[in-house]
Amino acid sequence: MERTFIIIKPEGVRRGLIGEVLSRFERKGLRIARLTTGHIPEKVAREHYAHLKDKPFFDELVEYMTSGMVCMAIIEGPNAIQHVRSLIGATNPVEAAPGTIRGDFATELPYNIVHASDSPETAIAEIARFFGTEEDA
Ligand code: IDP
Ligand code: MG
Repeated sequence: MERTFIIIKPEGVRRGLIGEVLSRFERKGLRIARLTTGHIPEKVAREHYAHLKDKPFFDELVEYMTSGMVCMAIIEGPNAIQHVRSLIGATNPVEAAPGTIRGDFATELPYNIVHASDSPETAIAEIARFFGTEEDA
């Protein structure tokens, strides 16, 4: 059993896609272990994307992620990290295959509907950042 962390980004929430996105994870056979909505403080967004801080799009990305309500969840199941990354599709909506969340609902960066942890280490760190330590979760 593995846990991963996802964020339905502000335009996903604005467009009413919370149910659509979560149902794709559930249909796959994964479980929603924790679920919440809220606004990401700018400081937390900067920390969450710290590995991209030297990219030219960093400020735009932080502004976007803090521009409205998001939905955050812990998704649980066998190989959850890789399954969720496959279900969301490639980072750039132009490259994301139809059938994936980004391939079906997004058109251009940085607007790609959903974030998901990309490794066991980032999953643990992101769950702790947004939900507290795993023991509390
Ligand atoms: P990921 O979300 O698929 O893990 P990352 O490379 O970690 O992709 O990038 C984080 C987020 O930054 C992306 O989901 C997207 O919203 C944004 N982003 C990535 N590359 C670009 C770009 O070239 N221009 C604008 N935004 C970008
Ligand atoms: Mg990433």
